[in-house]
Amino acid sequence: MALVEVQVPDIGDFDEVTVIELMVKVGDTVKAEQSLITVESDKASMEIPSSTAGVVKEMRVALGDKVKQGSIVLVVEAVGAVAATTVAPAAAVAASAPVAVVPVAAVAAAPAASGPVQVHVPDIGDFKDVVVIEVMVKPGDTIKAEQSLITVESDKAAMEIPSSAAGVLKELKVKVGDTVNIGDLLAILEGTVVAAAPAVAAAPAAAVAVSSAPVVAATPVAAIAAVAAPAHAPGGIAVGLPHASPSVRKFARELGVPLDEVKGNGPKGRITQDDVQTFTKSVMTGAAQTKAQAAKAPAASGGDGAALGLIPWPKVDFAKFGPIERKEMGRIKKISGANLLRNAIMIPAVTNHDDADITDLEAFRVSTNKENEKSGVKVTMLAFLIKACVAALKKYPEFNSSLDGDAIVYKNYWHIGFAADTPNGLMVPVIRDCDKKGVLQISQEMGELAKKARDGKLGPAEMTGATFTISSLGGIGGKYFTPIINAPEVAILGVCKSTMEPVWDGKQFVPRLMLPLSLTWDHRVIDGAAAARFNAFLGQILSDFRRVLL
Ligand code: CAO
Repeated sequence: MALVEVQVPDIGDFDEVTVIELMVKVGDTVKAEQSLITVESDKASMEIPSSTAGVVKEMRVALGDKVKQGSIVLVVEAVGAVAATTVAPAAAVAASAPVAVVPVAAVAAAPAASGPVQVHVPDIGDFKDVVVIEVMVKPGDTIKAEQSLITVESDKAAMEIPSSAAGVLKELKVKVGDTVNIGDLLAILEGTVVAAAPAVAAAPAAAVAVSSAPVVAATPVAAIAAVAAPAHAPGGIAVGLPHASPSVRKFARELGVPLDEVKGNGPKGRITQDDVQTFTKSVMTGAAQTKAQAAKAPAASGGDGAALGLIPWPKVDFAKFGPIERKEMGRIKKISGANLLRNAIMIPAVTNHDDADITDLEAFRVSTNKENEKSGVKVTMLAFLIKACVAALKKYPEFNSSLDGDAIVYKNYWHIGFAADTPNGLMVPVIRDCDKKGVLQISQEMGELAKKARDGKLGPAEMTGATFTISSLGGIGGKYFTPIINAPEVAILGVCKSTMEPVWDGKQFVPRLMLPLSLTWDHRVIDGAAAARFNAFLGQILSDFRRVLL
């Protein structure tokens, strides 16, 4: 078996390029023409193929190395006929069909013209059926000569196709996903059009998108890859495209991964195959959403309901019926609206209504506040409710759980969220470890968090991690309502304004202060009987708070 040093072949007019990806490792069996490494200049990324088949014995380059034509990439123990020569540089393949040079005069001499001008796909070597992966212009755009019109991609290289002339784009003949070949009509320009003159005299054939440029005979893979970006195209393939090698792009395309949404963790933010895999995993596990998925998800207003198979939202010209004023929703309203809608639609929620006798508790609260007047901390009914709920949550742990696929996650901590009405919309600050805190401390923290919420100063940590939420409208009014569960929690308690009511004590009607409770629960996790027991237990605690100690 002969050892073959595989070299960097002719890579056009690039002096030095950086190795940005190693696609094989020692011990791998490689086929002839299989891509070995990806290199990148400031204009193009290109894969360097193997000149021979065999087993990789030694890597001679590392990530970040600079290489040029003739640099040894790796050593292969060759198999078959290719191994006949001890050194078979890939460059030799490239050299057998040199990259063509288009003389400046050939295009510079092209006359200015007016009227429609056709722009065709220039010579792109021996690549056939390259896919249009990006369209960078639209009809009506004023196009400069040599401005990139589209990006095409083969499995080895990505390249921008520039316009051969200047003018106004009248018609675009291709769209993303189309396959194109040399000579295909790309666009029609009109107005004053001037044929392009390449900025670089020795520009490779494909780099000069002048349809009249001479066509080069079959050019090897590496040579084509080297002309991936036109020498005169400012910015090269990086313009408007995610920073990734062609093979990573191909991989992403096969998986349907939108590369522009993937965060690159490679050198200079380049997207690697690992990044694509990590992104795919996070989407599949539901930890992330693609923009397309998010767009399909119902918006705060309900979107158009198409994702749910609903008929479109009624479009009404309200101004026809009277004067109107239109105001865009604020950010918080939009976010909470979208969350509420999802929770309302996705959770099979049921609400139980009940009343709790808080006559004694309210009397205790009022007297406590009188005693504590000087301390500045006002004990609120909501603070008592939080303590009572923690006791009920401990007795009925399914109310302090979350659904995770087919599993129920029971939480051994009791962080309680409370709905706060703010000028910007509804917010839910969270009081942590309510089981460990007294009513006074909870009242104090609630006051501080409610103020922060109203001032728009709540941090994300102060709004996350709740295991159960209370929404109190007690200070405002109402009798009962049906609160929406704050997913991934499984229950929420709505509280309305307490009123004095005649209550039968077995012998007579007596005036009692009754607090209306509305408990909404997720029927996937909680049964109706458990919900009724939870409310009944809560009522018992609130009517005699000493039970909290039991
Ligand atoms: N029944 C009767 N009166 C009540 C009561 C109840 N259940 N709860 C509170 N009150 C009274 C209090 O006694 C107090 O009266 P005084 O001023 O005479 O003492 C007054 O209402 C204000 O109460 P508070 O200052 O203690 O506030 P709170 O604890 O009721 O609420 C907070 C605090 C932040 C929850 C509240 O300001 C808030 O934002 N509530 C709205 C929540 C909301 O929007 N929920 C709906 C979500 S779904 O859209």
